[in-house]
Amino acid sequence: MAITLTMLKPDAVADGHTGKIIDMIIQSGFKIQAMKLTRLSKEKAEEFYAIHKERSFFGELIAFMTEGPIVAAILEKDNAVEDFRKLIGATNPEKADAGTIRKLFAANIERNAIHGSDSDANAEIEAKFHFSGLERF
Ligand code: 3AN
Repeated sequence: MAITLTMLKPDAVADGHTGKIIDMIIQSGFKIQAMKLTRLSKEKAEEFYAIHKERSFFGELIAFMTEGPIVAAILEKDNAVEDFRKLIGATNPEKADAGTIRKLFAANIERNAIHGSDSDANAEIEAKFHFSGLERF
């Protein structure tokens, strides 16, 4: 079965949206294979977002992603990556479809509430970044 890796970002957790977002994910047919409340160190955030290292927003992105706890989870479903990106909506919440998680809970393109993997290969890499085999069910 396919998987995707999500992070409920510091804005969503601090604003008390964790329960509502997890409920939307479950109601959309995703099975939770692993889940934890955790906080990224600067080093771990820089590793996770290494692909964006040269982008102008990198410093702000790292500051944001380390400002408070996140909820990381591995989600299982047929076509998980694509279906989850539909559920979360466009990176920029202004462009996200009505009813998507980012439309409902994100403030702007940077503080955009939630992460979803962009490919099956990255989902596996990101799942192993956050979880050991013993934490996956
Ligand atoms: P997505 O999360 O939709 O896959 P990415 O991977 O392009 O989007 O971007 C990763 C994160 O970097 C986004 N979730 C957002 O927090 C931040 N980000 C992306 N593009 C911008 C931008 N133009 N300005 C500020 N932050 C951005």
